[in-house]
Amino acid sequence: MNRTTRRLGTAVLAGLFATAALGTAHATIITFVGQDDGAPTTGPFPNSAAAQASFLAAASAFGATHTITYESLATGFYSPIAAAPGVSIALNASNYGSGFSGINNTTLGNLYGFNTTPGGSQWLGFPGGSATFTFASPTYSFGTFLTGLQQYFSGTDDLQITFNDGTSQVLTPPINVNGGAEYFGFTDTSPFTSLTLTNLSGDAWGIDDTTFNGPSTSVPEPGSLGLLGLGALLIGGLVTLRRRFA
Ligand SMILES: [Ca+2]
Ligand SMILES: [Ca+2]
Repeated sequence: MNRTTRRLGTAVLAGLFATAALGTAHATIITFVGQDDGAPTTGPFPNSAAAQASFLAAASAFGATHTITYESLATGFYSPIAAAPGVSIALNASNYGSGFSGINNTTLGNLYGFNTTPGGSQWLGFPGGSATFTFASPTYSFGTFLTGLQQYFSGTDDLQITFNDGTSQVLTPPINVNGGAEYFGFTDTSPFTSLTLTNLSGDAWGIDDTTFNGPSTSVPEPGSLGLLGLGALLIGGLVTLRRRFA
């Protein structure tokens, strides 16, 4: 065994031990929060942006990240929302109309939901109720802009994020007093495939620029297509042989 192979073998063994250790250890959740209380809908959102940048750097350590901007989705109130390839959002909420509920492209101001995507206009809102994100591929992270949040309505429990990464988890982001924008994200050493944001207060607010880990598409990779093609050729050849010798 040469030096390179030995090193590789050691690395693989270390990886296996790390995996075994993760299987028995408790999940480690790290949160990232930035609040721009009362910021106008046009920004800037310096604290939120800084939290987003820190979150993205941490989340990318777990694999590729993808961000839902809500820009290309049909506007209006409907469920489920096919938010991105492999990501579905089920809304369990009432429809209060444009500017409040579903995929919106307008805003009533910084006490309500609004867009945070640079150059964009669309965002997701649901005063009251919940939104459940389902990921076809497990994610180790979740981060999103939250807009128009007001502690005014019911104290500090306006918003809950719940999910199961092997054990049930509940996160309660801090809430702005005067609306504006905030960024809340977290990474988790144990992945999860579903997460629910619950609006406990009836406050009108929005979600935008939502990031997760995982493949953004379910299209087969070129390598798989090549193997499929080879399989078809072999089957075709066998059929020909059978005919020839039948
Ligand atoms: Ca509000
Ligand atoms: Ca947007």
